[in-house]
Amino acid sequence: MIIKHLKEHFFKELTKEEHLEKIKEGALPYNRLMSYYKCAIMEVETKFKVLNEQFSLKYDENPIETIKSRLKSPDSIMKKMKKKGIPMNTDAIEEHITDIAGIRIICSFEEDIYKMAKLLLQQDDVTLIEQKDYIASPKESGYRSLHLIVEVPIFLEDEKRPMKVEVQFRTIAMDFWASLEHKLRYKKDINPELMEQLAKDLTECAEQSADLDHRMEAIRKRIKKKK
Ligand code: 0O2
Repeated sequence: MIIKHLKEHFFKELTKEEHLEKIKEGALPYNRLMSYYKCAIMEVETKFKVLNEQFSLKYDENPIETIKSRLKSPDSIMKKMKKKGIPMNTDAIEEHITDIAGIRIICSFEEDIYKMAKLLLQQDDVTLIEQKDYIASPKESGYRSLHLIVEVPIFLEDEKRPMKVEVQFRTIAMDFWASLEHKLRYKKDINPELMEQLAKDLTECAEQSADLDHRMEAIRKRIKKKK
């Protein structure tokens, strides 16, 4: 009798409307959280736009070439949760996945990357959670970039909420390499032997591109000295 009651309660056939209602109930907290991340992206983007504007006025320089931002797709979030064994709820997503809000700052020169990162971190509403310097220590693939996970407040109607944002700083050359390597890495029909050769070639390209970055930076320094 009890089992029959439980079955009726939990496994009863849902009507189409009930089903949709259940999906909406589950989607609401997720959509709300994603909207908070969108606000956090706007906050951090504005900080960089302000810095670039100030540099343009004060020094006639634009250290930032481009700002790109993205919200991690539900599919990528799910994959990462499965990989890390994180339970499927919004609190766990917020606690364990730190790159849902992602901003990429493309700078002209390596020197500008560290300058921009320092200026961001010295703002009193920005807290550094984690820093990975793949410029000082490139990844085995050749990948170079400075990654910061920062926490910034967003101001809602009745609440101030800290949100995590991942900021990736790259030069144009670093971004060029990473974008192409990312595209090539997802070609699935390549045999392992060829893949190994290609990985070596790609690492070599990364080194050449880093060399180019350093030469351009040296030229810039010579021009500055002449002023
Ligand atoms: P997407 O699509 O870019 O968002 P974690 O994120 O902390 O769980 P991990 O591996 O410690 O995992 O993070 P890491 O290496 O600090 O940064 C991961 C992100 O850096 C990647 O995001 C890429 O954007 C970039 N990245 C890292 N290594 C490489 C590389 O070898 N080549 C390229 N092209 N990009 C790289 P995701 O998560 O892959 O996804």
